[in-house]
Amino acid sequence: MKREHWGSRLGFILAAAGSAVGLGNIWKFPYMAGENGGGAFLIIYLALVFTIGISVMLAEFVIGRMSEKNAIGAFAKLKGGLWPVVGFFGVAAAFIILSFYSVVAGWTISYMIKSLSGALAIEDPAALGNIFGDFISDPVSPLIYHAIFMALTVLVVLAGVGSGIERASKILMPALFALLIILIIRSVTLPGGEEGVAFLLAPDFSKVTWNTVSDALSQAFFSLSLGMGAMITYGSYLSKKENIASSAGWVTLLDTAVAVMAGLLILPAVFAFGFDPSAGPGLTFITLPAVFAHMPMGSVFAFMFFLLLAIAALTSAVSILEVVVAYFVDDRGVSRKTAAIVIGVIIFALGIPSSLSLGVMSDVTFFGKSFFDLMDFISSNLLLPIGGLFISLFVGWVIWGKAKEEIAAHNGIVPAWISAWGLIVKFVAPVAIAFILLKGLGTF
Ligand code: LEU
Repeated sequence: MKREHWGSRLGFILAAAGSAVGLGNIWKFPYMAGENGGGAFLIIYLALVFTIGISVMLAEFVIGRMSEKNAIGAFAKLKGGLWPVVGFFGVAAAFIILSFYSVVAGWTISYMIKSLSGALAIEDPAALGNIFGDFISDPVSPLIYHAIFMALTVLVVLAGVGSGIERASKILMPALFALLIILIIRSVTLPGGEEGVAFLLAPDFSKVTWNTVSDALSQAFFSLSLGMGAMITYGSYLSKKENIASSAGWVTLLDTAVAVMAGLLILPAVFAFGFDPSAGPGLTFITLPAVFAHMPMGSVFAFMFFLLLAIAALTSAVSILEVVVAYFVDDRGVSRKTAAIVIGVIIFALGIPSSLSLGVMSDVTFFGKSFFDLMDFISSNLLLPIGGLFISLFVGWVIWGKAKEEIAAHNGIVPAWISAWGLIVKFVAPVAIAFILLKGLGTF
């Protein structure tokens, strides 16, 4: 059977950018910048994204389009041997990430409803902290939203690549950009907001340690959806006419722009009302509602913000579910419908202990971590870097000659920058990633 292709170049770029732009950009990036010296973190992050990040993304597109296969099947087709294990790690990472990603995405849906009902129109962050704490530790309510979010994700994937994923991305991504722009204008025009802009743009290198660098690299992988097979899978639906290098450039640029824009949305508002930019993961769910409560029509802006987060999360979740579904459809002969529903239900079930570990199961720890943190650690700190490391090595050393042809497939011209890319995938990325991996394991 001929593989389905994206309907248009724009459709593909929006879908891939939809995968990349997610909770990682809007929820995680601003608080990480807030904790790590603002502009200094931004500079390091940008440097890593535009060297290693963009190169690994291109490597994934090459593997996907060359093989026209899912993440595991791609390695089997291009080389075989033990290489499909790399794809297997990706599928495993996708599976695990979606289980807890969907829990957090569920919170955003609940917060949309809470904003509309006025339940968040409280100016005191301590009171909002209690609301957040009570909500996420509740044994039932977050699971209902987790189920709703997984159901939405399954519905999109079930409808297929063109009529599900591409169509949803073409509607949701422009909506996301519109919401983002409205909210940024509101935020930077607040009196006192300039301080937040300065914080994000003026670097304070005194806060930078090796940890900052390793956090920035992990964040780059997570944010660009690398190392989990998502870009291999999306790349496998690309036609040979597409210029994959420019696509990788666009997706990286859009993802980075949204992270910076989210910083510009959140930090000026936080500064304008005198809150702490280093509030950590609670910045979005605790500090931000307090900020909105200070504004005229705050509930409307709060609703728009959580809608923005939910949309960003949905297009990302869809890409992670597609990684797993594509494998079962391509290689196991399962129908798309059955695969999407059954895998969706299993991932939902795996998310239950993650959610409960923030409440009733908080005493149950594994190696000192809650179940939620354990899942996050195994996937983000181990599986993604391992995936990225071997994807780079595979393209740089195993299929390098063919990879160059794949880059030139649309016009027959091997671009001049190819040797710089070769240097990165052969040496720079593997060494840098190995460094982070060892650090993550606590070796040094
Ligand atoms: N790139 C996504 C994000 O930034 C996450 C990924 C796991 C799909 O939220």
